[in-house]
Amino acid sequence: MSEEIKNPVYDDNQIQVLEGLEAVRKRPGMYIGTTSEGGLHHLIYEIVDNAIDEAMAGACSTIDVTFMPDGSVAVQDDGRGVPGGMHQKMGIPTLEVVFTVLHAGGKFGGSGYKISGGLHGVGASVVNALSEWVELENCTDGQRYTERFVRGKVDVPFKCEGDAGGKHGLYVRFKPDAEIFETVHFNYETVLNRMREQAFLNAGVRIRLHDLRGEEIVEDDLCYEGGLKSFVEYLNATKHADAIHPDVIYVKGEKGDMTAEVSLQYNDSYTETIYTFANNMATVEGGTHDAGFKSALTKAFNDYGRKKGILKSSDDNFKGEDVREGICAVVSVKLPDAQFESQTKAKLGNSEVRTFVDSIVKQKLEEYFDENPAAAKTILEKSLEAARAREAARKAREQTRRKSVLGSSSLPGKLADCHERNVELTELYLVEGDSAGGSAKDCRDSRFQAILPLRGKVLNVEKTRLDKVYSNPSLTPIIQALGCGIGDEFDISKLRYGKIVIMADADVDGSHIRILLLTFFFRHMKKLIEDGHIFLAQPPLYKVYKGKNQLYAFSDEERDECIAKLGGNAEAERYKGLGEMDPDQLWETTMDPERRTILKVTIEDALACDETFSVLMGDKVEPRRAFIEANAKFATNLDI
Ligand code: TSJ
Repeated sequence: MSEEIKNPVYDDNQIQVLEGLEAVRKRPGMYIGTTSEGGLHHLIYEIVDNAIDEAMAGACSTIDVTFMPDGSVAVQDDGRGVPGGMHQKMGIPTLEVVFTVLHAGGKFGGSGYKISGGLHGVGASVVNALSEWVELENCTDGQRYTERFVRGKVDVPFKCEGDAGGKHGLYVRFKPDAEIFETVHFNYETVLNRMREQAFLNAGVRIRLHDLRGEEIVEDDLCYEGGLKSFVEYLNATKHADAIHPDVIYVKGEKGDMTAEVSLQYNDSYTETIYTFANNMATVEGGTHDAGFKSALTKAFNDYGRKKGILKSSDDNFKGEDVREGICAVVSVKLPDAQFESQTKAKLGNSEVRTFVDSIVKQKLEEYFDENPAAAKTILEKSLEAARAREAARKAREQTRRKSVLGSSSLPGKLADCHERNVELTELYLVEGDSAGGSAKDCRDSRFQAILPLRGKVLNVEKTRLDKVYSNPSLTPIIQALGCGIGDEFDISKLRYGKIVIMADADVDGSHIRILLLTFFFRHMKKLIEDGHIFLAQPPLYKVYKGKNQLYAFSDEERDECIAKLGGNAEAERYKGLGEMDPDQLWETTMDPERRTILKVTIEDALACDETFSVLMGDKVEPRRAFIEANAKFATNLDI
């Protein structure tokens, strides 16, 4: 047997194999989405997914992910290893099949060896195709086997090295191919967040990370016996919101090959945070599991509310949004034949999942409410308040509409409007602070540029009920100036400016304002983002000067270039805020259409790179990433 394995017969199958991996190298995007950072990180997830399957089969306990100093990554599990024999149908070692044969997920003929796929169902062979090299050490049934590949092709053939000395499991080390990827630098935090999410989703699995690239070794050890329950506790803790009832409600059900798990707890915020997963992949567009969960929630609340008289006979039923205010929930389903819908493949389609999740959640909630009447009362009273706020918001909206019909809703006092009436040509600058607003008013081209200074803190719409959004002093001027209404009344044809440019300082406060505004637009005027009306101004970070000569730099690298350009003893000064620039400087660096750079905000930023949809992001996030995070949440949470 081992002789055969050492000298595999290469036949027609092998030729097909090589053609397959060549196709992956030619069109990597088809297999991993993108060749940017998202796609790069996907390589790790593809490999780790397989080890997690081994853990879920109860055959391994620990997975180690190690970032090597040479830019490669090693993933090792302590499972059974890949069976050491020949693959009957292919005539080559099974291990080599796993790493060279493209498959669309599902079972392999012959040996019945199944390789699970990640999001795209592509697996280890795609990682091999897109790696400069891959090294394997497979310890199984007491024997140790090795093999090495270069750009998907066998480099050092499969070989049995003899006794494994008690070791078992698969060790995969790969170096991403710099010819394929835009960047080959793995971000530790990105992988850490994803691994933490996986550790929450697979209770008891231990995932350890080791970063050996820097001066000091960085390590994390992730293992949550509480699984989904711990996930919700963690999310609530990071939300800076307080739980309004003591325990996390948890339910798990199994039916045939399908399992569903749901965990939830209410907090004192007004946001809805529901994360849904199918086969450990975030389903940011929800789907049948999400729908089943939500319908069960609404039904259980209405039933209990009526039964206990919390809803009076004169009250309307709770709406879905009422019973989801302040919820933090995670829904995770696992099923062998998951069907995904929509362009991003991030929406679960299996209809049997809906009824299943619906029934287990409804049953559990009824039981929880009956056993914990005090908690039930607290939660339902929150829903009742939400319903009242919803009604108040509707009335407030009607009021504003009536006002605008009567023509009394004029433009905000702080707005310096432009003369141009052709919307395609006009720009509205939303400027942080009165002083920068003043400079902007002085230097703008008033033919087509309008300025609206933003006063005080922008409201965090995430933490606010809708009725307060409509009457908020930082937001009403924006709503009025744009003219296109909000929420249900939104009408893009009434939009008064073609470009809406957010101009805030390049510091923490500025980035906070950007995030709050983007969040507001995303939640209440989503079409403005979809249609590409929202932009971010890019003010310079540094002024570099020597004598009378001065240059502006928009990054640290550019600053150094500018210093070099002006000669060694040039000085660089960091702008602390927009207010520090005089009007001329503001015009030439940030507002003059001939010279400025503005960044268009797109929803694709958020939705295109599905790989970034780890729900757990670090605290120190740059605005773009925070926006993606915000959108990722909204995509699962919002019905607007
Ligand atoms: F896919 C992969 F090669 F990338 C990979 C697979 C990477 C890593 C880190 C681990 C694994 C892997 C595969 N770990 N454990 C397994 N287990 C099996 O392949 C296996 C072993 C035995 C049996 C059996 O039925 O006896 C079945 C399977 C699927």
